[in-house]
Amino acid sequence: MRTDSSPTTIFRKDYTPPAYLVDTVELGFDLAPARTIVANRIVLRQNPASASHDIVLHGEEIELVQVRLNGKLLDAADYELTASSLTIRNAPAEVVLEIETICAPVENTSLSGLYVSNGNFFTQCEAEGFRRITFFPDRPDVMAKYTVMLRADKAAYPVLLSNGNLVEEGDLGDGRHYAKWEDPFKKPSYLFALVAAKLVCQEETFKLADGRDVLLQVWVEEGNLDKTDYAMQSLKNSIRWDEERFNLELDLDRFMIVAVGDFNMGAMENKGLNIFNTKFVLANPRTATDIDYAGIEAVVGHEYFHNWTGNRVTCRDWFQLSLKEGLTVFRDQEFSADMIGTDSGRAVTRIDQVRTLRQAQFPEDAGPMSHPVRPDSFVEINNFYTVTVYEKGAEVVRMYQTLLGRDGFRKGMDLYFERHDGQAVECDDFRAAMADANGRDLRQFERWYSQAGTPVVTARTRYDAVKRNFDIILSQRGQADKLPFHIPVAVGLLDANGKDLPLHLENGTHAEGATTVVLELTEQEQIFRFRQVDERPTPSILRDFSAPVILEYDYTDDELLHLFSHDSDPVNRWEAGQRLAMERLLKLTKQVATGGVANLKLDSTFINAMRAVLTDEMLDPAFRELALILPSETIIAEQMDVVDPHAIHAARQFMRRTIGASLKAELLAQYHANQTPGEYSPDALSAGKRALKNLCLSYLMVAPELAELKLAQQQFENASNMTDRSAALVAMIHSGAEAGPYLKAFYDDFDNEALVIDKWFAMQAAAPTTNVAAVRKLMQHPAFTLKTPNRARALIFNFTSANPSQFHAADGSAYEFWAEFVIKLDAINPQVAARLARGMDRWRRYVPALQAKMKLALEKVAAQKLSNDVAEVITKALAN
Ligand code: B3K
Ligand code: ZN
Repeated sequence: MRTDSSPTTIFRKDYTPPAYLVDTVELGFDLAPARTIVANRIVLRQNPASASHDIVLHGEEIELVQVRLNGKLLDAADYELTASSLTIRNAPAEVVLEIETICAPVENTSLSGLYVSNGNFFTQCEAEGFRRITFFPDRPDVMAKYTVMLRADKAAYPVLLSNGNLVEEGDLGDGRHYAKWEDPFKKPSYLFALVAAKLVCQEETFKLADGRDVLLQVWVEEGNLDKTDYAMQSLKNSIRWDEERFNLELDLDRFMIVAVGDFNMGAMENKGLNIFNTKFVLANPRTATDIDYAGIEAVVGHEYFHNWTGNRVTCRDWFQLSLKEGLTVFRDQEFSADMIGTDSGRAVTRIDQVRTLRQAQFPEDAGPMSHPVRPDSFVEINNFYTVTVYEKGAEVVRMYQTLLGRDGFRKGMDLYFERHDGQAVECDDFRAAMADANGRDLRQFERWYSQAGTPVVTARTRYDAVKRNFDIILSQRGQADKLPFHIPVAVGLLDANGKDLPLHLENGTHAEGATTVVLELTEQEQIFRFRQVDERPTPSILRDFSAPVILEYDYTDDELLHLFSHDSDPVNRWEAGQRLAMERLLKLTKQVATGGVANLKLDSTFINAMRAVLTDEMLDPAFRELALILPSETIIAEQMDVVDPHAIHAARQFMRRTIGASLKAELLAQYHANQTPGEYSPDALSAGKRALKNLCLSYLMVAPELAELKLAQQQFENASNMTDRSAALVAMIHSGAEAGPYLKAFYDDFDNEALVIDKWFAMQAAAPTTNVAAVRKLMQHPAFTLKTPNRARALIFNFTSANPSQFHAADGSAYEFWAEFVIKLDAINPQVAARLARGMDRWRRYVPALQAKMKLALEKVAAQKLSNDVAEVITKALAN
């Protein structure tokens, strides 16, 4: 049915309300893999907010059998049918449509709409997958009540699930059975879901704050019930947390999580029936790492929190995506931080967020796909589920809390729900609620939604010893012709002993004795004066990373060392270490590029600072680990005008090797001091110890001697959990030592654990010792398939994004590999292919020889017939 049409750009300014609203939807499914029949009865009425009488229904890749309007069978002359829509012109004000269609779930490899994974049926409708199931006004501002009847073979699909409450089930007599589900809440079509499958569940009843009992279920394939505890625990914690922090309660009697092995992203917040990538459900100590556990907690929380921020209040149109995503990411971040509970644990989560922003969002904001948190246009909406919409969007929400305080933020949230429950709204409505609830003017704050690019904040300081004034002069610049942002800049001042000075900000309203104040930078340049400052202090600027900006300040090494050893703000303490490292990495990179790797040096000042943090037992192990990790090769590349990935790699490796050799004794001592014997627990303290211990191991293994190799081998053999086992194996692979037998043992131990086999592919793909030929060889492995996104991502994406020194092989062979698999994946799954296509975003910044080869690869892809998804990414990359 698909016709050839050039991709159209959709603009936010072109929004028009729907001509018809839908009150109720009744869906009937006769499920069969090759031929599923969908009967759809919709009750519509003309929207008073629209002048049109044309009913526009979306529909893609489905075969229309028949359509009735108010009981009358229509013939082809009564409607217009295209490859993507069905339009009925001049319809009456009140309409009942009955539509029958057929689709083929088993052939659906795009994993959007209704599809089959390992023999079971699942759906994914966000953003525009519902139209691949039936004809419908598939847009988020059309909210309706759904009743769903599922019919399927009972032996093959004993479990039939949909949104809301199960109201009826029974046998159909012919080996088939049925289940009828009713969702009491109005919802947009993107939140519809069904599952028809052979699954088992862990379930329990849970008491809500108001005393109601609800049924919680985690559904998985047989054999995985030993891996559902943590998801269940995370769900219960999420429910409690939302009650306590935001007074938001679960509104259904039943809440289900279902795990599926073939899934395009992390998970999906369908009303009452969350569908999850197995990666974010299944965990036990044997198969999952600490990072996996943390991911499960965050994603379970995220999807659960969507029930209010996304489902009860949804988006008017997809340009408003960050309304629900930015807010819900912020909520899951706060949830994870509160679950750790300590200030230092909270700071560790914050540092992780900063790393993600720098690793992925800042580059996106500076590249060809740069877009505001609320985009103004798109070709394919699936390309806009980005780190900008999600993570920068969360930063924007966090800034409200920074500006208004926790209580003020809560007031804004309360007003938001009071005003908009049951509605489809805009980002501006959220901002208005925050402003109105607090009596604040937040008009300028709108620019965080409308202007793309990472603002640069430059700070200068001056001290007047006579008047005892310390001035911080802040100025900002955005991308060309951008207006000034409203930027909260949290600041503290350290004295010579490293203690926080009590602050006296001129014209400030802060509490007496405060040691951190939030400066509000709203103009292009502003002066902030601190009084009663007895000595020239060391400024700690942008504490807790109070805004998603790049901060420029001419710190001396001494100031950075001072902050690195004393700042009471852990985020800035970490940041000082990153700055110390970055300065040196950039110098070393330059040296390598001009003179090679001989004669490189690393100063003892830096080594000593690293030693001090490593051995400071007063510090959280998790913090020490973060402080000791050098900025990634990607983050280093972002600091350079012309990127030479090989020089970066060599410089960073030199630095790691030097740290490993200079601190060998301390690393070994910490390695032993941070063991976690006894039963595995994913709690933050234990995970932090393992992280630090395994970082020590990785430093010791940069240039290992026999003793270090032994250490890694022993850890591999004796590990009681996946965190330690995989860390040992990764250290061995990265060191270039013979890891073959260990890789084989690992594979054999876990050959029936798909998520562990993903790790097996991923760790090889990301090792600088793995070149493109080795990746191609891994693709011949019987366990490799392009069709399962987790597997494709594990091998291909990890190679192209986490292994820069091999991806940028001088002969361009890995770029050819990239082009080949963007094209191959596009034929299978455009959403996944488009993500891979993003891997070439920054091509213009590379040294000329690489740039030319990257361009050739892009042009090779551009010459193909492509999906809208990939076409948009490639076109933007090649455009000037
Ligand atoms: N809302 C979904 C993402 C849907 C992506 C569609 N391409 C998951 C989430 O953010 O919770
Ligand atoms: Zn989300």
